[in-house]
Amino acid sequence: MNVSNVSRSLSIDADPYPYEFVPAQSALLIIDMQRDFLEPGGFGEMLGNDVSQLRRTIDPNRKLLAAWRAAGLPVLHTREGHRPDLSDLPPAKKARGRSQRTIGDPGPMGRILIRGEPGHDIIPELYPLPTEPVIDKPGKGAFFATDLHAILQNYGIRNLVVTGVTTEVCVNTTVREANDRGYDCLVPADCVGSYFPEFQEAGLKMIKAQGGIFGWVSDSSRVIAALQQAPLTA
Ligand code: C5J
Repeated sequence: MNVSNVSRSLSIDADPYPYEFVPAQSALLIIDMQRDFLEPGGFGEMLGNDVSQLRRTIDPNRKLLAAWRAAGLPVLHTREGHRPDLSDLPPAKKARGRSQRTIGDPGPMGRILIRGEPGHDIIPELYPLPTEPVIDKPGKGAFFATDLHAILQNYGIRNLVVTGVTTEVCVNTTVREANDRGYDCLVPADCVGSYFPEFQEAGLKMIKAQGGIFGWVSDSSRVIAALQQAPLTA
């Protein structure tokens, strides 16, 4: 995208009203598209979840990521996980769920949610380029105990398009954190997923309710169309 394009304000049809953004001040933030959450045979499926509910987001994310990269705008990825020595894992998080195997234990794709293990890594379809920051986060929100806010400030970012999994957990927590830090967030509904259809619906409603209390909801085709808007060359 050339310089005159990136400094113009663009509009995307969204709920509860059109989302205005300046491409030069916008980043794509892809949350936790990790093998353990999305792949058959991973930790998510081991817990009894239907990974197809998340896998339907892969193709829309792939197309959005390609358009975003083609526009020359920043992309950041996150991964939920912990240090191998578990020093950043709160005991309460380790114990939660009372399942036989929890974070740090051997899982189907290496130690569960441990950095460096195969299951912790991002799925190949959306693999980060070497130039794209990967934020390793110990919590649900991407701003907690990470340098995400500092990186976004250094890039001059004010608008975030937030995608990934899961809608009601890490995506919602991150959008709420971003909102409190002054970012305007747009969530493309087809690029976020939940294991639970009812939480997908509620998670999106909570973002856009009350005049967009946390942000806006749209879909990837509208974001891509805005990025490719013809008048950008005027
Ligand atoms: C969860 C996430 N669901 N990425 N993590 O534990 O939403």
